[in-house]
Amino acid sequence: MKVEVITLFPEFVEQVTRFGMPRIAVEQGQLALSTRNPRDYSTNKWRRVDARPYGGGPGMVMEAEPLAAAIDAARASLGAAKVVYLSPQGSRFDQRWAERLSAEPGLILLCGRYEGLDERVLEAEVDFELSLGDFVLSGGELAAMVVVDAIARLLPGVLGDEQSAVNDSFSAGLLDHPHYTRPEVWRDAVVPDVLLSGDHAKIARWRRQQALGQTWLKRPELLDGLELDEDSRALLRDFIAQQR
Ligand code: 9WO
Repeated sequence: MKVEVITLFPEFVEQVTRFGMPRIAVEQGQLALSTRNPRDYSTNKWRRVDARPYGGGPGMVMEAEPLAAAIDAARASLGAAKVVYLSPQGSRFDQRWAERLSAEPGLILLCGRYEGLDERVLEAEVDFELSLGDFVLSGGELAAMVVVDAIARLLPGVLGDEQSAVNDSFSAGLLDHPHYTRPEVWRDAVVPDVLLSGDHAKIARWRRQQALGQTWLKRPELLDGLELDEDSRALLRDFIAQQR
């Protein structure tokens, strides 16, 4: 997958491919990340890309033309690509969005600064406006880097087979089960017996039950959106009974 990030801070965004899954995805040729600076498309000699808001008020607004020119150039370089604008006004980005976007051949991630973009660029050029949550950052770059990270680990061949199961918990809409490693006893706290049993079917069932149970405890609203089969409902009923 090819991703172009349109940003006034290209060196900042490029850091996302220095570590972790995005780095591996680039090394394996599954991800190509490039940046494009709207300043390079400014037509004035001071390379300005912002101006004061019509109607008055504080701050500055990113001008339409340099952004549109940068987007056009990114489109020309990527071929078919959706344009995503990261802003607090967007639809909530979640694992389903990560899965959906990871299946695109190309993506253009648009990062705003100042008070945001001229609304006419959104209307003319943006396919999806996405938000990580209800908070304001100093710009869209960190959000774009989060999106790149979430997508990179879903690209085919980036995670080993062993790890693909980890996705399954969240893509099934559940939280992850708890994890333990050595030592078997740490500050008097022990590892659940089942994990030491060597019975892999039993371990898988325990983990599924824990995923259901932890979701019920910590994020019960996530269960409302799920159609649990009878087996899962029984596992959860057992978990809840054990809590009393
Ligand atoms: C600035 C501002 C100042 C006074 C009152 C309200 C205000 N809102 C903003 C604002 O939203 N600035 C944005 C900064 C403009 C677009 C890029 N910026 C941004 C993106 N901040 N936070 C995000 C973001 C993106 C995705 N998920 C969460 C937050």
